[in-house]
Amino acid sequence: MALQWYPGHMNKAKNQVQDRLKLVDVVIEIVDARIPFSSRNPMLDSIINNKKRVIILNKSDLADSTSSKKWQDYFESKGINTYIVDSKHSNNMNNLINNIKKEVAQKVEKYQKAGVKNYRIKAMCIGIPNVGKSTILNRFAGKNIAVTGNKPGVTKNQNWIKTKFDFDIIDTPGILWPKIEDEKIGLKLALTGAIKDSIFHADDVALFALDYFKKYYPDKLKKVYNLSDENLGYENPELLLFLTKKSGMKDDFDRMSEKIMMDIRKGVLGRYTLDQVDEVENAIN
Ligand SMILES: Nc1nc2c(ncn2[C@@H]2O[C@H](COP(=O)(O)OP(=O)(O)O)[C@@H](O)[C@H]2O)c(=O)[nH]1
Ligand SMILES: [Mg+2]
Repeated sequence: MALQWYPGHMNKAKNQVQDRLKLVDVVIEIVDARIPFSSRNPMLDSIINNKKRVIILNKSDLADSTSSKKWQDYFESKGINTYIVDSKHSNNMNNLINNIKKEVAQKVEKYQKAGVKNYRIKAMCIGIPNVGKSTILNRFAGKNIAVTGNKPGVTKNQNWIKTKFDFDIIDTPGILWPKIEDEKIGLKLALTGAIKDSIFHADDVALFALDYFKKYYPDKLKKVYNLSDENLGYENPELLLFLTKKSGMKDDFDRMSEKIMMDIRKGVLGRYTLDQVDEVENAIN
């Protein structure tokens, strides 16, 4: 399969992440709530060391809320506090910021005991492209922010967004690449719009989507495409071909595939989650 990143880029990205990790007290890892496993790169687990980390399940407005809760429980069972967030519609991140501050409370206390007044917590957001890093940064920044210049004592050209919470965030998020170690992960990334359409054929994505929704969300499929129980019993590719005809596209299954993909991306079929906790072993390690 086509790889979007050459090893050189990977190493560079990894080094950049590693360097900037040193500057912060806490890492805010952002994943897409619809694919909490497929939208993260486990490399972060190995380079994070003892750094405090929280996970944000973003785009929760698009995800199946039962699944989001399961993923939250899963990550928390691994010792990582996890927050279900819809950064597109919610502009109040105060609660989240206060919770993240609690993660580093001990460290702040230690500094205070040592005589450091007004210690400002330093954080960085990190995640694969398109999970909502910039959106969340803007939310954190609110309207009271100023992007400050170089901070004494830290790497040059590192700009910090100052929030009103004794809490500063690096203004450019850390970017990891998705780890497409099997085709399914790639198809899920394509279906949610996380990776370029050109990497997979629309019909492969649509066939995957139909199989997945048949298994996990049959009622959504039935409702949106007006299918009977009998229709739903069709195996692929019959189901795709049937839908193509039914939608008046004759045998243009490419066009129908495109439509199915876009319908799912836009949420026409409602909320869904494509990674199931019980189908993924050791999502975090
Ligand atoms: N529905 C929904 N869309 C979101 C959410 N957060 C971000 N987006 C959208 O996802 C797309 C990518 O967001 P962006 O912040 O640019 O992602 P980045 O590449 O990680 O910086 C944009 O179209 C956002 O409007 C969310 O919580 N819900
Ligand atoms: Mg961005």
